[in-house]
Amino acid sequence: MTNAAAVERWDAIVVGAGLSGMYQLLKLRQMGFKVRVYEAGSDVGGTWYWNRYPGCRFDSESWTYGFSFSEEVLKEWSWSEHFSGQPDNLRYCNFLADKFDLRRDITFGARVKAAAWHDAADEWEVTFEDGRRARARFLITALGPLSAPTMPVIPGAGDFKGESFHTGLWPHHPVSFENKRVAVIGTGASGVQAITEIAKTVGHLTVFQRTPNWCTPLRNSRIEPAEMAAIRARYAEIFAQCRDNWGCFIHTADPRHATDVTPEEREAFFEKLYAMPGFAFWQGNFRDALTDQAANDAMTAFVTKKIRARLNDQKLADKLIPTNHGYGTRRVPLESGYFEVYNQPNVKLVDLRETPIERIDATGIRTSDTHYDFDMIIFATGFDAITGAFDRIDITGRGGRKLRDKWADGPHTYLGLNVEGFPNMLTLVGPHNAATFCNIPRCIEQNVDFVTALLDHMRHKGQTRVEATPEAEETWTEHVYETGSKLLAMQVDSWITGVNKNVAGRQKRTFMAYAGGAPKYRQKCEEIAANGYEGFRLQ
Ligand code: NA7
Repeated sequence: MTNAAAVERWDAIVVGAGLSGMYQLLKLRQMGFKVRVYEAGSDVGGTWYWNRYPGCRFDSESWTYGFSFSEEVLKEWSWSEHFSGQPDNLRYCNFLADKFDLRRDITFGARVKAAAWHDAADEWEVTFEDGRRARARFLITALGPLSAPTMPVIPGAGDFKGESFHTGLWPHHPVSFENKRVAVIGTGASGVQAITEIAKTVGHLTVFQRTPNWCTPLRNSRIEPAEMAAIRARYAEIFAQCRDNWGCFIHTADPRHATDVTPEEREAFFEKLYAMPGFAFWQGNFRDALTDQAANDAMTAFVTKKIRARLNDQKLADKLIPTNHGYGTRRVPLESGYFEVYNQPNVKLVDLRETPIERIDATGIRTSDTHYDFDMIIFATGFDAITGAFDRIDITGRGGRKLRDKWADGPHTYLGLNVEGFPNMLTLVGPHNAATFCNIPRCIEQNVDFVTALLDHMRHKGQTRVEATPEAEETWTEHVYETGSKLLAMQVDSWITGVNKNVAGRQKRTFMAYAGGAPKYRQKCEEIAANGYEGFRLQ
């Protein structure tokens, strides 16, 4: 973008150069489309570009996470850990960008401010923060589900004079914690990873916890070359297993109900899962563990016991053990020595349910009972999830309708891929799409392949406009809520239920994901495509 006056013109604009944007670019380029990716950051990687905080790593097994579409990539790339860390994950994104020469079709440092549909031309016009513009027939959002970081609504949040970082906007330079008094606010998946790593070198660490989360061990380990060769030989089998799995993970739910076995057998099964790496305990548990209260109570009681055994101080354990939700009903942070951090003499937990933060000032944090001085404050306060990144763009559809208004009470979509009133806007890993609960690259591949085939179909038919019918959108949205209603997670405040106390209009529970599972979602998409893209109006 060199000429401020010129409007760049493309067949398709992709917003975001994370994994979904990169793969979409490759597919459309292969189809002969003139496609441009616009990315706010200075390079590729999305989540792995922005989240550089210490301890950031996969919770999915690395060898289930990487893209499966290219035999060459599978052959050439080696993972060095079963749960790879952010630096390697970003190297992987760069490897893909280099291998497929993606950067020549990406404009970096381009943050989209607005996107408006022009009905007469069947085109989207995108406006960037610096005032430049671009136009294309198709607007494909590859924004990522967790890419709009939120700061806490605390008086004086901008007054602190020391170092201060949000985990999701971590600086590119090294950050030292040695001999420093460091505060971390937030104990979600990011906070748990960061706290554990920072505690290894920090002078003194104070964790401000509002809601404790259920955490179970990650059990990461290195992958030696011989093991990587064995993994490589099994890739087809691994991806087939992921494909059949509800969340495209390697861990498949046990076919038994929790009550099908004796208490002793149940305990032994829990022990076995707890000793396994990754999401085994969460995703590989009894089939009713996340839908039946009694089954969930049993797994919750087991994890409670495990946490207690790891803490020296049982009063501290009372604070770190969640009491307002069962295990697995919010996103489970996986940990590598998290609870042991609180046994360190230089780590303090402040329970904000007892002593809330009153304000942040130039030197630290004031709670209802004392003032803490800090050299550094880290905000691990999460994201305006799933729809937040859309809300930060002023998106105007047909007849001047704003996407923000349409989604004010929660998302309405068709397949989580298109919105009635917003023709030719395709929302990769969007709300009400199976991708939210998914080992995400597995679902990215499905989403991108679907969108690519749709655009190819339209090109062959000479069609220039695709839009969900109101009926198809309503039926899908009802289906999303109906499948979601079976989950205990629907009864809990979390980013999955769209609650974020730091964002106006996000206080009421909705539902952001699709709980029918990736296989069912894929089947549905395939049926729709086979029926000539049923539910979409193609013109
Ligand atoms: P999360 O999971 O949304 O966690 C954010 C944390 O920050 C959570 O513990 C919040 O407590 C806490 N928070 C937010 N605002 C405040 C204020 N004002 N005061 C105190 N504490 C606050 O985000 P993450 O980045 O950890 O993880 C996001 C996802 O990334 C994760 O699930 C993975 O899928 C990857 P609360 O629970 O709201 O009481």
